[in-house]
Amino acid sequence: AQKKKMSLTGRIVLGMVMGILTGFAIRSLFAETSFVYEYIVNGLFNVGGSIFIASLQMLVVPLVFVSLVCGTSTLKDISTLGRLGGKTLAFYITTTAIAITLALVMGNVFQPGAGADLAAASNFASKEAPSLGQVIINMFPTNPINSMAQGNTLQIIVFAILFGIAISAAGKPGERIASVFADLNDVIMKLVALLMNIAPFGVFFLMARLFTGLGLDAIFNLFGYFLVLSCTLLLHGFVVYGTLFKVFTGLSPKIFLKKMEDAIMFAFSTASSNATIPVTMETATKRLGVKNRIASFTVPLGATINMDGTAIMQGVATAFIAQAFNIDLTMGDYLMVIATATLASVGTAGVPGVGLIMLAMVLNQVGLPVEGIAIIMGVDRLLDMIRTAVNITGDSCVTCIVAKTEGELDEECFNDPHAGEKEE
Ligand code: DAS
Repeated sequence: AQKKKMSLTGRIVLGMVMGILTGFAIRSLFAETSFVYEYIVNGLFNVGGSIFIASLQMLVVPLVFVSLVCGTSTLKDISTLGRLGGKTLAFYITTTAIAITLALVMGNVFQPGAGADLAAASNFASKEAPSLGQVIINMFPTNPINSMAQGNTLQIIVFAILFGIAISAAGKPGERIASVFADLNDVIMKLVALLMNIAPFGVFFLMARLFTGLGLDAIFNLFGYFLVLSCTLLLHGFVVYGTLFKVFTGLSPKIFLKKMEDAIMFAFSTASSNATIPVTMETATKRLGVKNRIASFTVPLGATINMDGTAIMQGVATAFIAQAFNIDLTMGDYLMVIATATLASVGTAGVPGVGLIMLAMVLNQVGLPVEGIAIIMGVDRLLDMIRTAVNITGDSCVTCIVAKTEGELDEECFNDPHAGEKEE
């Protein structure tokens, strides 16, 4: 019989492991001035990794627009959309508030910053946190083509929803357009599946490139911060999502997490929720059994406004920096941190390193020295990868909960271990 081809997940894991080992090997065997760094690390690995991420990002705008128009145009009435939107936002805001509260408790219980020796201050530029009014105004596009050109996901979501509603209310012309979008959606999802086949190579290049430059010594002198943050992320990812998933869907959290493994690995290696949207969508609709008209709304929205992992980093980092600078934060300060971090995460897209920019907003808001970011920047890349994986897991968990409570989750597909596996 034909030897069973290794599953895509297996090949991605292999790509990751080989990439990390290659990165360590090159780092220990070659000097940064050698030709290996010049042509292999900054050449092949850099180009390969960048092409992989670009291929994912290329799909985000067309996929978000087409799938959301497709999803909204099949909604029977506006009240469904209102209920769907309200439920989704409620779950997203609640899980983020749980996340940051958990992080502040862990940060204060384990005191990772007590007695930390400060690195040199830096002039990390911080921005003002957007006001709620500003965040809402920014959601409405003045020029949808410009929103797509800039990849402004929230504005694309708003335009797609309005366009989808108009299609469902436009009778015959609407039906013709709806069927065109349904076909377009199938084609784009097929493109996602095709691109996932280059993932093992893309992940290899990203990991190899990262680990040739990542000094693990940075982790050692920030071990306390790294440990508390990664433990809180894992706690939130497994315990909070596992519990919410079980309580609100009655389905097995173990199956959920197992089926999320491809999306989690994409999020970890790209450190970008946005770039992972195509894979999160494919996982939600093809493997978890969520109907497109739910996933097409909750997944892109979640990738932009729901960043629990990032909120956790802000909670632990704020506690760490306050301790490191011997500044006592009052309960009012902590509530301000929760409000600012939740608001900041709504207004920013899921791209690498956005967590640090939001952290600067939060520190500004509570009067903590923004220079404290310089201390934790060294380990932030690796932590960004872990928290991005938590971010998209939260998006998918809420997606399943909303789908289940709307009766739009195909449980047979969910319980089928081979659902959505790549046709060989
Ligand atoms: N990398 C961000 C994301 O894509 C998260 C972060 O920077 O904290 O979700």
